[in-house]
Amino acid sequence: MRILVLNGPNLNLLGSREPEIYGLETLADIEALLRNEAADLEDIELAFVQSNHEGALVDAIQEHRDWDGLIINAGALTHTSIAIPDAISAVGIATVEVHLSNVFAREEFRHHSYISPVAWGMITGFGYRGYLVALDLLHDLLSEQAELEQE
Ligand code: CA2
Repeated sequence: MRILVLNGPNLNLLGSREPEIYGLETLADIEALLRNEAADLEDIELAFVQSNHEGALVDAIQEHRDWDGLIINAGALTHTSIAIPDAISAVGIATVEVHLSNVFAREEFRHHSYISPVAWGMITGFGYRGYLVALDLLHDLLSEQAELEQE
């Protein structure tokens, strides 16, 4: 099972600024935690991409068109991008949307996500743990789907 973990603008700054909102962990810490979790789940290959550029995120989604799952935190592009959800729909990849902070407890403009309608679901407000839950969920749901397809 191959899963792409995609992070958008400014998430490369994690751990260095605003820890009260985004936590103390760096993106490298989150990658290491996910790789640990993936090793426990055994049959998972992970790829990590972070970009501050919308087009690079679209490219990454297209380049992983044959992969099984996508965990995405599109950062502020969550609230503005149409190209990212279009790419997700176009390649038809199983997607879980993650946000470190609780976007619904913040400014009104963060309450709307263009990604949610094309995702299986959203995890918001649980810091880095949201990525780990997203990986567990995708692993369970994709395994279940594969079993059903075999019947
Ligand atoms: O809570 C999240 O994960 C967000 O996707 C983070 C975005 C924000 O625009 C979304 O509304 C919610 C911002 C990412 C900025 O990341 C930083 C990390 C460290 C220091 C400053 C910004």
